[in-house]
Amino acid sequence: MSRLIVISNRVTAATGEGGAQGGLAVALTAALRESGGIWFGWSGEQTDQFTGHINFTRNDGVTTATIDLEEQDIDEYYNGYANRTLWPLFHYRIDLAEYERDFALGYQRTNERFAETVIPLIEPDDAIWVQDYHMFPLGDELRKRGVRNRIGFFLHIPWPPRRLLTTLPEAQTLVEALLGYDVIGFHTHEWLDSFGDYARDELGGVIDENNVLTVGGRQVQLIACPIGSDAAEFAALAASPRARETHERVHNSVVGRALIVGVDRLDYSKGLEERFLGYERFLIDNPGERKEVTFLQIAPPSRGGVETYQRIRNTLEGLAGRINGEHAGLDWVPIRYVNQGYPRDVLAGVFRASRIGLVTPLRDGMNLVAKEYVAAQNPADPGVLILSRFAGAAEQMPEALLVNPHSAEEISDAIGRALAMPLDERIRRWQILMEGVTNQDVIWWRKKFTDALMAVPLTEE
Ligand code: ADQ
Repeated sequence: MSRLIVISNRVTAATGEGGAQGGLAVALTAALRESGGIWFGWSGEQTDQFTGHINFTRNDGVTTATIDLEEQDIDEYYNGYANRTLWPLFHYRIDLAEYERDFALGYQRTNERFAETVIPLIEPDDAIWVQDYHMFPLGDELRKRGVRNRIGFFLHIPWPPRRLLTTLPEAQTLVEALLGYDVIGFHTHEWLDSFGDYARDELGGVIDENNVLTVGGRQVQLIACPIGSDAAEFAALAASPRARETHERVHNSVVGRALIVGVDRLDYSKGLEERFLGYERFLIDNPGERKEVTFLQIAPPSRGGVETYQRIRNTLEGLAGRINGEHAGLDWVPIRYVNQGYPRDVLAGVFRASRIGLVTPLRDGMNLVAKEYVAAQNPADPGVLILSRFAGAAEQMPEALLVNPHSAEEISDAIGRALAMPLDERIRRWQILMEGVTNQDVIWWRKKFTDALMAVPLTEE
């Protein structure tokens, strides 16, 4: 097996502490351990002057190699182009996307720095796997510097429709740079098709029946490769002592009411405002059920350096306060809104204690919370997943109650339907969902992608 080099903006290699990291870190760490590979990326730290100095650490059989970035790079590449331009645009929010030439230049410069710094670590037989939208140009920068290894790229967020993407001044440059990769992976056929539309209509590319894109002399394998959760591990966590204790605490705190849970990073793509309004609609439409439910939303702040994220935090605090003010009684509060992250075993216990998992992003590449919610359920008495039809996960999970997250009525109706759902129907839907998340878990995803990458013939000298 070739050695694997994973390159991503942040390096989150699992430390072997069990359950502290998400499935992605666990899966990539396992692959790196098997292949004796390296995980390279930004340390998250700032330095006065970029030197390209690499900090190596070795943990549990995996080597991580990280570099510090200058303040200007962090502002323009990370807070700027990645989080204020690409993230909103790729989640269909051109109203929030900021198109600043300095951001684009900083993004390009930082990718060149990543390329120059990582090159000495690459050996001739290594396979390189670049992760996500922070690094679109990296493969091309490596090619320009003579790297002939197999290089794959995986996009963790949606690919926007062609007409939205054309609003980005650098769209064509970015897509042309992506042609430096051998394999490009997307979570769903929908995102793959949107990419294909752009490559065909704007670059004159041709895509054959095996999803091989040809543009000029360059060929790229496109694949739909949906990421999974660490389902078996998450199910085991849900039965762990800390999960049980959490389950009991949460269960006792709702005193016989049905618990509805939402768990998300605090981000406008997650549809939290719309979710709160959908839940309020349910309270208004179903006065008899009002005090029979409690909604727990867990949403730790993210990307605090970007103003839009400070705004959404204020908006949600205001909305939760208003809904609670209008609807609460002496012994009942409709929404518990918690701005904090929790360890995975605690989350697993909360999921298992919840009658409904409410996962309603306006747009999401995949959404792993939906899969984790399913994995954590009690097989004898599973809860119901309500899932946005605009999450990538919806393509694999039609047995969830699929809703349009923009519609308060649809969210309200789905909550009513889930609460009334008989046990046999809950079990039937859950079994199919559980089989899916178990069979197509994060290890399956990693293998599917790396198999596709290893199947690409090496470039001739
Ligand atoms: P995210 O947008 O971060 O990921 P998601 O897929 O839901 O979204 O993953 C979030 C992870 O963080 C989950 O493992 C979840 O358990 C964890 N998490 C969320 N809130 C938490 C909390 N309060 N405490 C502790 N953990 C919490 C991006 C894309 C997604 C895509 C993933 C992986 O936006 O669409 O599914 O990458 O490709």
